[in-house]
Amino acid sequence: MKFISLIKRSILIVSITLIPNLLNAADVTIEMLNKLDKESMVYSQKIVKVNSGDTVFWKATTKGHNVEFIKGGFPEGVEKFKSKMNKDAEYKFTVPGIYAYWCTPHKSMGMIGFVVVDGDKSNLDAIKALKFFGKSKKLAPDLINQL
Ligand SMILES: [Cu+2]
Repeated sequence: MKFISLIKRSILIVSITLIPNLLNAADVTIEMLNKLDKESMVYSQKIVKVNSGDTVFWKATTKGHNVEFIKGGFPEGVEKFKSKMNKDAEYKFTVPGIYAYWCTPHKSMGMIGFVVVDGDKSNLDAIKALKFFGKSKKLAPDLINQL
């Protein structure tokens, strides 16, 4: 009997310690990929919409990618962000607005993405004014229209 109650208590303690970790887990996961259907060098989701306080997790499913916020492509007061190559990355969004990012080595190959926080599009003009390169330049206007 005593042993059972010990097990019960252990389960309770484990649950209490694990639940906050689960709550802190990434709210959105985006994979960084060499290939997705007919596209190459892509984020599995090009646009995600989150709430402030949410964490986006970029999984390095295939190597050779990263996440770099584009200069001028995120709300004022936000620090620049550039993740390490080949590594999973995560970022907790706390300031509302649009965030534009690209993969540093593939920024001209269409590997771009956007995060909209709290549905706030007050920096849309700045996003529209961003300079994209190569294939990304072709993709960006359509994506920006979908924000
Ligand atoms: Cu890449």
